Amino acid sequence: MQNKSSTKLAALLFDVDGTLADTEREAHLPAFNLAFAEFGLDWHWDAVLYGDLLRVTGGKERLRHYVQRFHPDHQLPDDFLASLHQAKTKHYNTMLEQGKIPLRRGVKRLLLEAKNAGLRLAIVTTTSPENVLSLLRHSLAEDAHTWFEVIAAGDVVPKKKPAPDIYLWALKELKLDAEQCLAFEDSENGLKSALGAGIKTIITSNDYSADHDFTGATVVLSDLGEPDAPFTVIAGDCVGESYVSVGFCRSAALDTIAH
Ligand code: XBP
Ligand code: MG
Repeated sequence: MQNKSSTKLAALLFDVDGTLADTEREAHLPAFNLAFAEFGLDWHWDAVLYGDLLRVTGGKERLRHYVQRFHPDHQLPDDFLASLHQAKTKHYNTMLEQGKIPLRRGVKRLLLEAKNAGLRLAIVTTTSPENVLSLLRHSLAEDAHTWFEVIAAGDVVPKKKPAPDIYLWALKELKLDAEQCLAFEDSENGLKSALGAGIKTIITSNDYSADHDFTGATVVLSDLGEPDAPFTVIAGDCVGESYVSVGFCRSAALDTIAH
């Protein structure tokens, strides 16, 4: 890779679920099922159904969609669904507190490298601020919330991903243009949201998003990789690089690395 220095890239913007950690399979899904049992509901979501339901972003929105689709005769008031979602959030946070959810490969290394290189960091996610802070604290570092200048999360915008609103909100808070940023996402909805805001995006896919349409992504990788554990390139040209470093990010922002 040509090592062009650039002042252009100012910030890295990270999605959370599926990007920082495999929270969907390891924590959100079991937390939903624990909440169903707690509320005496005979619902059970398996991994295949959940993969399908993930097309709807946001836990509350996903629950409402599930009821409309699979239990159309159930008249469940909004406050019931809100309580059910609160219970799910409680179970989710208990799992995080137990330190059960590891970050994906390369995440901690890249965050530290970017921070030390003076790049600004932000979180851009559909889940709640509470869930984000808990993951950062228990899976990254006690003070990890201070690493991120902006945490764009949850209901701060009315329209969740794939709408670009949450990324546009983050750009406004950072006072940056889209061209100065690079996003990291794992899903088609996340990619659409970032691209809709005009932000170049690196995808690290996972089991749930392997069949998603990632048209428009700068590159699609198996993970961020480590110096001794290279990523697999799924789509795009990484010009011989084997892990995502700050130099890689600068090249991606300059289109030296491109699809
Ligand atoms: C993540 C989500 C979230 C989680 C559940 O999408 O869709 O809804 O599944 O979180 P993304 P909550 O990674 O694109 O941000 O239950 O807290 O909503
Ligand atoms: Mg995601």
